Amino acid sequence: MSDRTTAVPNDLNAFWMPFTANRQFKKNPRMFVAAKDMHYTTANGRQVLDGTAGLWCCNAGHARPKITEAVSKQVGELDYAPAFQMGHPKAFELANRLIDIAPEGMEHVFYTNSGSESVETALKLALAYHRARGEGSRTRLIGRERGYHGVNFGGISVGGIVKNRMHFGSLLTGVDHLPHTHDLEHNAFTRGRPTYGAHLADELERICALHDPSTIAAVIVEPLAGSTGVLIPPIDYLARLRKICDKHGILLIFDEVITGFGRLGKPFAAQRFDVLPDMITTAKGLTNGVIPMGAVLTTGAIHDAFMDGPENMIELFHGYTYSGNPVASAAGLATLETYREEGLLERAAEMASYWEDAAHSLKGLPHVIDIRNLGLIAGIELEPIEGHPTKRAFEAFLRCYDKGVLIRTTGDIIALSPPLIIEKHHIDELFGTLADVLKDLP
Ligand code: PXG
Repeated sequence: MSDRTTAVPNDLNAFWMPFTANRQFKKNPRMFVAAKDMHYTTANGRQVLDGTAGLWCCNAGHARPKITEAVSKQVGELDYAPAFQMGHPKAFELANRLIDIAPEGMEHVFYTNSGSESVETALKLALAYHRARGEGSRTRLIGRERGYHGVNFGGISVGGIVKNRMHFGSLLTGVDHLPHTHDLEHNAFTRGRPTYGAHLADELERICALHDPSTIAAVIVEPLAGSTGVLIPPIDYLARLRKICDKHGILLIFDEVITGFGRLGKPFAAQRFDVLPDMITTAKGLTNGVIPMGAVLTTGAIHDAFMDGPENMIELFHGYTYSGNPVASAAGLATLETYREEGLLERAAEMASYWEDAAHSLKGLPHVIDIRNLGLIAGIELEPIEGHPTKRAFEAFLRCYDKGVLIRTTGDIIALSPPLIIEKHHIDELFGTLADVLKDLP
């Protein structure tokens, strides 16, 4: 045995887990070993109902045959093809299928491998687009408080989660932030979209006045902010942002890494809210979480601004080794086919009212200070334990897991986003278990 071999063969120490309390987890690990449809199987053989579609990504549920088969077949047929100056048919086919379901006006697809990379790509495209059109002074990027745009430098710069930013230096320069739209005082326990808060979009006018619009390249927002606890956009808020962007020649980017692929009852939130951005960032549900893949959808105008100069020149100096990877493309095609065959991109709309009633049935339980919902998403906000933020919700997470239900927490907010194949009896089980847990929570 080499002295480089780990002391204990299956020691948990080597794997530095992402966004995890590593020491706590490794003392009492929670391991999944299998998954099918709505359920995970734990290492000791328990079934756990998936209330979170993995991490908001397994929109068609788990181990769906069409996707499994497509991936297996593709690995044997064409495992990898160079992504630069070479192509393979499935990457083109998938781009077309994406445009088929995308909002009218989205015409091109740039592949990445994650939501974070989609965000970096969209921000870079915004800067380069203005430069290509002779407006190189537009360099500022505007995000929003409580926004989550992944973990790379661009994304954390425009993002608005303090802990994701504060440890990592000075970030990108020339970034400003809109205020978030979360307002319990006006909107607590709203079903669907809050009526209060559209005026917060007008803060963009203030930012424009401060910096001058000619210095601003793009505004990036999640149409519905997921990671910071399900913040539903007030009625008319997104349309107002669009209007102000148009007035000042600023690009609008919707980060649809969570809202894309049916979460709100339409393929994209842009369609649900009837607001067309200039770019849409995606990942997660694009391949049902099976193979890492992301994509940025752009309008024709964005793409065409680059298609200038000599034809033998590379138009955009950006891309990844795995952009449009064949196995990921095959997974994406099979995923879209599964969504289409089963009507999953519309299913959240069909289930929304049952889901909404079930979520709001938790009103009145101990510690519950807000419940909010849209499509197949719900957020349940708990009063934090004084001096111990996050502890109460995390305890709810642990207790639900012990009772066979997977939920997700962020701060003291419980976020639910099940696979779109969820049935009414699963909804009953999910909220029933959660209600039992909340009744006894310290
Ligand atoms: N943008 C948005 C809107 C996201 O929600 C990313 C970008 C980054 O994607 P990648 O693929 O780089 O992780 C995300 C990711 C949660 C949770 O429980 C949310 C995400 C990831 C993990 C957990 O809220 N969102």
